[in-house]
Amino acid sequence: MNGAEALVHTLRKSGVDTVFANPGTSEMHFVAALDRIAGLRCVLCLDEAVATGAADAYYRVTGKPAATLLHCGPGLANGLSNLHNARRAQSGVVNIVGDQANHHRPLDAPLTADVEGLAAPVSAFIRRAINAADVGPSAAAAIEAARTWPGRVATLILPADTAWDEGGVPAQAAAPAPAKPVSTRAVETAGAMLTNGLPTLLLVGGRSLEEAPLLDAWRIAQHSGARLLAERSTPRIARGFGRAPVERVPYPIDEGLAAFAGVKQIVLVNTGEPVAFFAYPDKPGRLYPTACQVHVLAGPEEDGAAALAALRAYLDIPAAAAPAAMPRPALATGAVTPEGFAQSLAALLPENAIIIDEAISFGRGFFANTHAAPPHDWMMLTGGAIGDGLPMSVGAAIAAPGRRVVDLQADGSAMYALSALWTQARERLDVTTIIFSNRKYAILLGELANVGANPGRTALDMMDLSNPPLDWCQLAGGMGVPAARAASLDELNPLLAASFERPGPFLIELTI
Ligand SMILES: Cc1ncc(C[n+]2csc(CCOP(=O)(O)OP(=O)(O)O)c2C)c(N)n1
Repeated sequence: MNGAEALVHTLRKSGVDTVFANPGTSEMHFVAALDRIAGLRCVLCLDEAVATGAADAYYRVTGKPAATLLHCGPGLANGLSNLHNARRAQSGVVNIVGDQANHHRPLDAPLTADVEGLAAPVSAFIRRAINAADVGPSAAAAIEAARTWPGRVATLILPADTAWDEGGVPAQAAAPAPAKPVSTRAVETAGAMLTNGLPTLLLVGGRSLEEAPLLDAWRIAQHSGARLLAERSTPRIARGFGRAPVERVPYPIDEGLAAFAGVKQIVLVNTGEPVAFFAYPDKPGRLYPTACQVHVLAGPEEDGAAALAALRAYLDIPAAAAPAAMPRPALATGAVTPEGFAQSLAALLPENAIIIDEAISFGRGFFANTHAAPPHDWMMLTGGAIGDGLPMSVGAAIAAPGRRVVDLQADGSAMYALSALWTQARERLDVTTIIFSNRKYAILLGELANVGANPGRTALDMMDLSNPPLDWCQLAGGMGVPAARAASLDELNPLLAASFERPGPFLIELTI
């Protein structure tokens, strides 16, 4: 058995059965091993940012890591922005990065690079296999690191000779340890804050955005009169009928500050303190008032779900209360507006859909009008590094066959990792991509004013995508994804409905 075969056996024995790959010469023995050992689904991605974004979404949906296969330092570098997003989402990812053979490295051949240096900012774990016998145990250690609650990015570097040499030994990753419990004292302090009569805000994020903990948070808020908010960028939040109707911390700085105005106490569950996305001249960095008391009920790595259940029990709140049923809306018609779009989406959304939200400026208000829809999950861009939506659609669809993935996608952000459409077509993934085509970087026009910069011709040109105009139907068609254009909600509705009915990918260019 060579090192590459030991790696494949180790992945399989440890429950890692999906690889998002963009291979090169140093990974040839790994891909060859896949032919000899069954049980691993290997998905070709035409850019490493697609592979890493897909692996992030795969973890968010399944709670188990996928592997990426990346070629040397430059291949890893191409995938870094979406590994940054994965790190922010606390997703478990096992990067397998091929590298020059040990004896070839000193010759400084062209692809020789500082792989550890490139991996460091996004990786909680980095290991370079020493020889073929070391590949299995090192891979098991990487998988254990990736599965550390709530999830981490781990990078395993495999010099080519460690893959082709004989002497491979498969290993098996240990079962993941459960989340750290919070102290009774943390629960009692939160309980005291929620009953002392002061204006209090319960801010929930991370794994506590799943159905059960979010319902507990909602029950606690209903009972105590506290306000409930979800963090600004949700890795995955349970929404729709029967789930807690929750709004998020708004992105625009003034709306963000307004959300916390008058709040005297904040209880944090699986999220950090609320801060502005960027600094702005003469605006505070923290969104909450200076005198506000902040209590961490559960830190990002602690068991927020158990903490919320314990807090609900401590406050003697029954677990039965559920949000009132809302009527499903009718289709919206007429001109395209964010509210109208969201209403039509809620009217048509299939049960158990997965929404990927990289809608940027057009999507800020989608939550209000999409709650009255069948149960669904909503996954957002967590690290602000745009270009994650299309890759995430691939990972989510591979992770959840039978569930419709709906990618709400701003056009500028879509251009970063366009080739994900090709993988959607090749794998026949059930993904509906809706491109919000405004042919500009609209958000940056607002930011220009917010930071107090004076727009001149050049600055405005840097935010304009209309020359030449992007033609999304041609772009999608060129990669095997059927597509159509809509310029009104009346044109959108039948396209959306048809796409939800038919298997495979479909793209709608929606002129906004
Ligand atoms: C990796 C990365 N590069 C650049 C940026 C800066 N940036 C933020 S938003 C944006 C443009 C977004 O445009 P689009 O996706 O079309 O959305 P719109 O603003 O039109 O809603 C850019 C370039 C970023 N956040 N991340």
